[in-house]
Amino acid sequence: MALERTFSIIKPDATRRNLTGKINAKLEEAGLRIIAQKRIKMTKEQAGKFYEVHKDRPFYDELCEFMSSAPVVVQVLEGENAIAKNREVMGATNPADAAPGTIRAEFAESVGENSVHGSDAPETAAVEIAYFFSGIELVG
Ligand code: 3AN
Repeated sequence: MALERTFSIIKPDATRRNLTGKINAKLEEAGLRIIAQKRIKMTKEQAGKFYEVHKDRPFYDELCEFMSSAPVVVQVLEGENAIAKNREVMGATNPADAAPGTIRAEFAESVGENSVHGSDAPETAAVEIAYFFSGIELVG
């Protein structure tokens, strides 16, 4: 398996509780390398465009409100099988279903405020990385 890249967000519920370091320790321990990273505060419109695929879901407005409520850390992770590995370390969307030791099992507050985002496929990873980073910011 070749090196793969995925896109990750540390969400407002986690930045508010000062959990950035603890979350990234789990990602790094799993063998994922943070090759780009920045702390930003999205507008509701920027969050809305990022989550456009969910625009018809009942939680869309609440999700965009939440994602623009406080700073987030956006980052690109690189490693063998990075997309699946990141999602494994994240755990299930609903923290009640997340496996012990995963980020969401340990830190998530609810199905909506669930501490992290991770791309679900190579195509979405490429689009999501390009939404936040230019090529020159992917520094290895
Ligand atoms: P994942 O982030 O695990 O890939 P998705 O893509 O189904 O999950 O959902 C995207 C985001 O939408 C979740 N991370 C979560 O913040 C929010 N979300 C998903 N389901 C719900 C729900 N039932 N109620 C509120 N927010 C939700």
